[in-house]
Amino acid sequence: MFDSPTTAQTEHYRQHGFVHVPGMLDTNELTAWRTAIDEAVAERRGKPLDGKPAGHREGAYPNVFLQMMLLSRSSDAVRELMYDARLGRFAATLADIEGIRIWHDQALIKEPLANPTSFHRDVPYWSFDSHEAISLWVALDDATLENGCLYIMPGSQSLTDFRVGAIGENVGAIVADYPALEGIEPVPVPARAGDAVYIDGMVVHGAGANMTLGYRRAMTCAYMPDGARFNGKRNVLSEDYFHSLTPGDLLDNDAELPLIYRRG
Ligand SMILES: O=C(O)CCC(=O)C(=O)O
Ligand SMILES: [Fe+2]
Repeated sequence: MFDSPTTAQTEHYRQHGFVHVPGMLDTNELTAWRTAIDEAVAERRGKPLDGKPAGHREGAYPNVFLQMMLLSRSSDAVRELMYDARLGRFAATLADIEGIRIWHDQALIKEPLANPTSFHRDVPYWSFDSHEAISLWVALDDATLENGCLYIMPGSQSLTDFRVGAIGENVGAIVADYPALEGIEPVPVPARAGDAVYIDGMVVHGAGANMTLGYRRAMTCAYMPDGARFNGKRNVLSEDYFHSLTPGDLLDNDAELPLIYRRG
């Protein structure tokens, strides 16, 4: 695993709101991630992945992906992977922030024939407003134009505000809300298994449909910059913590929002 991004990667991230890091995991690390995440997913589901295509659930969104939230809380092995300070340092360097807390981790598994992921931003769902949030997205299978690789609108990280928009069925609905996005050509980001893509929490991104009979597994970890303040939204906060907070409060609960890296 790389400890630090190159200067070119950092510049790409800051300008375009994302960067593709080929080979973030070596072969052994990729095997360890797949094993830990597959086991955690199987435990959560009560059964392993069985090759059944998406499309049998009511409504469009449940057929976009299996969304396995906070596996780091149910699996020791996943927790060990997610709490790696090297990942914190990598993200902190790209986003130019002092400290990194985990907001949430989630496996996003596009089943065979899964729907596309509509364009959206991540931060507006979360309990803090920030232009410094960053997410790690790791391909556990090759993510291709055929099976649902990411698509990102470069430079869009500064073109929208923090209002929540639904991730509905219509892939491009967000452009109707924010005409400034019109004319930005989405960039596909095919990735080999073991590659990472870092995504600015405010950049507009989505993913293609899975038009194949294989899985497109990805593991993600969303990071909050240390020092961010509560905005009144609950999202992943526990009920007790949520009720203890007043908008404007520092989000500094180490148990729920572990600080995995601080500079210096
Ligand atoms: O993998 C996908 O389909 C979407 C990924 C995404 O939106 C995210 O990681 O924030
Ligand atoms: Fe997202």
